[in-house]
Amino acid sequence: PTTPAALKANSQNELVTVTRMSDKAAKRAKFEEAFAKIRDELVDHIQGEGFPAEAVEWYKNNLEYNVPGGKLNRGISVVDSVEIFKGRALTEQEYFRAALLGWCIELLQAFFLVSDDMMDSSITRRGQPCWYRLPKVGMLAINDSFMLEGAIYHLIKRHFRQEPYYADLLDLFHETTYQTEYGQLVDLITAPEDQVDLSKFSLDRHRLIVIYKTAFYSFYLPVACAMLISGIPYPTENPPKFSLKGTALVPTDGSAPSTTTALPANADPYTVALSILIPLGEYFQVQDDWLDYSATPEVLGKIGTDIVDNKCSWVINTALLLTSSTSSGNPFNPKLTPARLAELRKVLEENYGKKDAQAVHENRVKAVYEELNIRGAYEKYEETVVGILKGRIGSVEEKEGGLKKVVFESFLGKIYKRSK
Ligand code: GPP
Ligand code: MG
Ligand code: MG
Ligand code: MG
Repeated sequence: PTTPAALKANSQNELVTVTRMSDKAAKRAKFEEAFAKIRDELVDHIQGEGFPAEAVEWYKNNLEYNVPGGKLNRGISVVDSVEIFKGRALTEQEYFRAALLGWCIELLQAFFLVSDDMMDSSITRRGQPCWYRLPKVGMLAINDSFMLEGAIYHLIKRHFRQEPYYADLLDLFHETTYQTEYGQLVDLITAPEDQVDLSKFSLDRHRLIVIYKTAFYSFYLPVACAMLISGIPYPTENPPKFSLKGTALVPTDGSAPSTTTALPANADPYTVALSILIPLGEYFQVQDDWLDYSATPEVLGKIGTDIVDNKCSWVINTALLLTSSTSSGNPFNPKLTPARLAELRKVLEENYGKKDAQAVHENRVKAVYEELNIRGAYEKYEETVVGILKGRIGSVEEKEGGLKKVVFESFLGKIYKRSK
């Protein structure tokens, strides 16, 4: 059920549509309406350039098949965050500009997913065949993914060219894309086909991969976009930097998690945002890895490929930790003897990263995960990391015209205990 948009006067006494909708479905529907406009703008442009109907139709299908079908968390977060920063409902024009940047992030995501599915040999995405799997598409999907990326800069130019922060906005998208590509590189070279070597894996390597391949574009980018268009000045002289060193919330060496919630002292708001959103994104990708193994394709909309693809996922790394010869047993299934743990380790070594028609190897790995009770380890990880994140969010200093805790809380609320 959609709530009818209410009309309200803002400080300049113009009538504005109240977009602060509590109803999730209505919020999504409004955001999707903006997509229809943006899609038409892109399609009209290529048509206006005089391209043949066949090309126009192809591009339209590319956009419709690959951009709007996901959870839209990243895109909608831009709108939500701008509303929070401004502390009031948005005018139609403000709404559209925030939504346009939200859709730019969804376009970036579509660019990544179309190409990631080719690199990961995936089968389905969002409940439909991966784009490259359509017989008429195939390798053309490479160019289609480039066009999804190109659309971002075309749209930003048309809508933000006049703004003083135009260069910062471009830089943000470029930098974030580059970071994601670094992460994808390490994801891929840590998982070579036909050359399984589990000694390459570690939770530290995993952390590096997921922060770069997921956290920057999925969590920092939406909030940084919202901050820019809400007038929170970008620290151009001293741009925010994230360093992996010493930033792990849950140490990967087995030591107890630190209870410190300290944020960087005297940091600019973009650095504070990074220090919360990067660990939040790390947690999100741990969930993605967990769901790759544990969720059904019907719920997830995609078939998990991490085990056969030899991926350095959180699940295999946790299994390796629990079965390592130096581990002092498995607290998540204390019945397992050291001898049994050694056997399970061997099963992992012999079956991980191997593809066969009946999924025999994959099922053996899954049976080890079951026996180890990785679910128990995952639940403990989730409670630990969420507790620390809440503490860190709690210590954000709210300032007039600056950051607000609820931006981070709403992100956390959207992903906590997610099942898809
Ligand atoms: C998620 O990895 C990361 C991405 C989709 C970024 C890809 C980056 C590129 C530069 C192409 P994943 O493979 O675990 O995602 P999924 O499980 O959705 O396939
Ligand atoms: Mg993938
Ligand atoms: Mg991948
Ligand atoms: Mg995955």
